[in-house]
Amino acid sequence: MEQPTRFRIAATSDAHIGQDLPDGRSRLDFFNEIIQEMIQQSPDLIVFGGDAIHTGTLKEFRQFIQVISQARKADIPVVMTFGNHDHWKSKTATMRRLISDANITLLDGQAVHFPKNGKEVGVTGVEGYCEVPDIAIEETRYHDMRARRGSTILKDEVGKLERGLSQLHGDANVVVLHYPPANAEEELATAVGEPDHLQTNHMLGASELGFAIAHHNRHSQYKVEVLFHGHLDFGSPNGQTDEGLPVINTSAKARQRREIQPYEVVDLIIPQSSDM
Ligand SMILES: [Mn+2]
Repeated sequence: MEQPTRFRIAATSDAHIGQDLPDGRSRLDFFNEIIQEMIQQSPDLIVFGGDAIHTGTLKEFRQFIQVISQARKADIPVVMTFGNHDHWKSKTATMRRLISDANITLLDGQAVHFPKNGKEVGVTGVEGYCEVPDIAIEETRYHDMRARRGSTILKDEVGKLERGLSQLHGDANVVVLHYPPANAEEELATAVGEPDHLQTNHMLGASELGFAIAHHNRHSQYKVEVLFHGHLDFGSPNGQTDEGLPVINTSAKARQRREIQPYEVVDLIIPQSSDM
């Protein structure tokens, strides 16, 4: 009997390069350790779920690219999303070029498929957004510099996610987001422990993102098996949606605070389909 295919994903996010750790070490050094450990896990894919950097400078972003490029040098494909901090100095146009030059895929509403042993794993993702589009920019200045009264960012991100979901055709499929797929702790187990800072301002995430994935899973044969998100500073590492979809909080910041491994390794097991 033929063996099933094991496709290993190593996922992290929230490197926040440019900020120091609580103990004073640099997050650049910490991220370097994380990437080297992830490479040692021999993953088939590395996922980075946004907030590469902290203050938004290109200097920080070049450092991020230099560190994560070690995975590309080890021939491991890398996909990533932006996070809100990556927008802080409005340099994402240049960052997109740096990402592309490093042979890394920026997930922005497209689906990409990775072959292994005659099978394929589909990945789609977007940064996402939170439910604050109508509050004044002063209230969000520590959060996301794109926020404007009447912003359509959330609607646009949900639209891109729906498009990416519709393009999935893998034997196993996953989604990567920066923002969590819900806007309240009671709707999302991975948000348990997140303090009021994000929750009371509705800056946690957006349930529309979760609804899009749930809708896809009810109607498509190419169901999403795992959802990765970042963004949380304190949240817990694992949860699931009401529909039972596993949700993983990849935030190295939150994981480091809980003194657990600052990345997650997920093995997708794909059976030989002919005998199913
Ligand atoms: Mn964030």
